[in-house]
Amino acid sequence: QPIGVFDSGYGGLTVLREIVHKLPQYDYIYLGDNARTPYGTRSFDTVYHYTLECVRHLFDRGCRLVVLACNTASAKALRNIQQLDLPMQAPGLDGPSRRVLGVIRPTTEVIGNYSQTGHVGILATRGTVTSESYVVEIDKFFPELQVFQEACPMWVPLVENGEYASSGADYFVKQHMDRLMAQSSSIDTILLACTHYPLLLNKIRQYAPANTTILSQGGIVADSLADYLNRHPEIEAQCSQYGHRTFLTTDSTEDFDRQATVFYGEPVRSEHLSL
Ligand code: DGN
Repeated sequence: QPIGVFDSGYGGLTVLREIVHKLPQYDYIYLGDNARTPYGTRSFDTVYHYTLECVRHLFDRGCRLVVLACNTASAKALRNIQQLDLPMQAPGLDGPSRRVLGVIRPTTEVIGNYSQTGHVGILATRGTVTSESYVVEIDKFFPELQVFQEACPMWVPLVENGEYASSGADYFVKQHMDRLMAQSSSIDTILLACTHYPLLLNKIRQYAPANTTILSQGGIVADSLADYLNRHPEIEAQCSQYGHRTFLTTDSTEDFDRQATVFYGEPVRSEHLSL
């Protein structure tokens, strides 16, 4: 069975790109819910229901393992799906035979290893910031860390409109970097806690103090998935290994294929999915 990778739109392709780079042998189905994106501004309930519907679709296609490659969905839907819905997916089996993983846990498990000052910054959508998921999760692994968050609502539209390298983007990148650093000048590690932000990395670096460590999630999530598959040979054995890639979008395939080149780094041909 393929490994499912879900995002509200194109952004999770930056995560899939790193996963495929690290683990090219497996089959993957990517599902982008472009028709209902952005999730970042929607309520907990709405994000939960949208995400659940997409995860169920990936299960119906045979996936045993689904990665929520979206911070907003991981923040607002993952816990409910793991606790309420997954047990019902596997009646009569010992333990759930289907798993859903997110992007928050893998990054919060390691973020403290990068910081000398103990002050870390989180850049994310408003939905992720207000969920406080990063603050709560980091506290479990690194209670001594001080976490400073900044919501950057303009950054996703900038990236999706192809403005990530333009001079117009500088204004909004600088604005949010200044606001983050105004919370603590001791921040030495910044996590890009949104799938789109790696495309703004050069500009973010430009407006971050020198020697700041800036972490993108894709590589961290890929390492964590590899580790997960090593620790769960019963799941790994169910993941097919033909190197197939399938891309599904709930909106226009033309738009998806055009944007995918930017986020995934190579051309793709997507299929339309009606939910
Ligand atoms: N993929 C979302 C995230 O990582 O937060 C960003 C896109 C969105 O839904 N706003």
